[in-house]
Amino acid sequence: MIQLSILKISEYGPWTLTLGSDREHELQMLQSSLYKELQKLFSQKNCLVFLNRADEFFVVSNGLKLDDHIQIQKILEKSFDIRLTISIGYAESPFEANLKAYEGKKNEIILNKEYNIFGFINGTSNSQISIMHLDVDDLSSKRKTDSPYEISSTIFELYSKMSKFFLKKNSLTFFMGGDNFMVVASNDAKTSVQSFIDMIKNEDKISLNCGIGNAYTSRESVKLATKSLDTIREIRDSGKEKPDVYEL
Ligand SMILES: Nc1nc2c(ncn2[C@@H]2O[C@H](COP(=O)(O)OP(=O)(O)OP(=O)(O)O)[C@@H](O)[C@H]2O)c(=O)[nH]1
Ligand SMILES: [Mg+2]
Repeated sequence: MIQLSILKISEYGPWTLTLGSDREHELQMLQSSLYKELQKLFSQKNCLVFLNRADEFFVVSNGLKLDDHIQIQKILEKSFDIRLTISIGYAESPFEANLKAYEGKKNEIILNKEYNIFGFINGTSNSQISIMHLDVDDLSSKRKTDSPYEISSTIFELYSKMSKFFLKKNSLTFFMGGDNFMVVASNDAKTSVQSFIDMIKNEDKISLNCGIGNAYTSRESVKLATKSLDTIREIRDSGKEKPDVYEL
């Protein structure tokens, strides 16, 4: 079971217009400080926030109850002019959990009216969450031939392929910055990641490493995924033949 909490700035479009045309810098500062605050508040509750298009945030929130969400909303209300709407859903796969959250908001299934919380909440922490941390092997050497912008273009093409591939496995891919991606993964995604890595090696001549972590909170799963990725690097750097995938 995966529980997802999707946070979106309420009535953001109309609000941005109230700032006039000279607003872009203000919006960028607001979005990044909001992200910083959310990552702080949710990581304190052993969750991780995934940034989705800068004005929307996905939290793998297994174990969090309605009260935890209300508590976070109360803190945000004190620090920001804007308000957030939270849609919560849970299901067997990450993509289905996203659908449930979407359905909960669309059909106005209210969990808490005062704090704009909708959907379906589970709140238990007895299911494992699988996170995959993918990273380009030796991106640094590409910098010798490709300029910064060309590297970005390559990374975004890779993001697009990854998102499409893992969506078919009911899983959600997020870009974490640099050459890093994280997939909130179904079992199907985990068992097919080697075939994705092989496909990218053939089509784009890019080598990927994938660390997988399984745990009962998203922060712990991410920690183990990154530890697995670092283990692949350690094996490689010790001169032994490295695996492409390592799981903890
Ligand atoms: N989000 C995130 N970004 C990271 C992490 N580690 C490194 N980065 C970013 O990724 C960029 C590339 O770094 P690396 O992946 O270590 O460089 P590399 O040459 O590809 O080296 P290997 O991945 O070890 O093969 C860095 O400039 C950072 O921006 C991480 O754990 N999480
Ligand atoms: Mg790398």
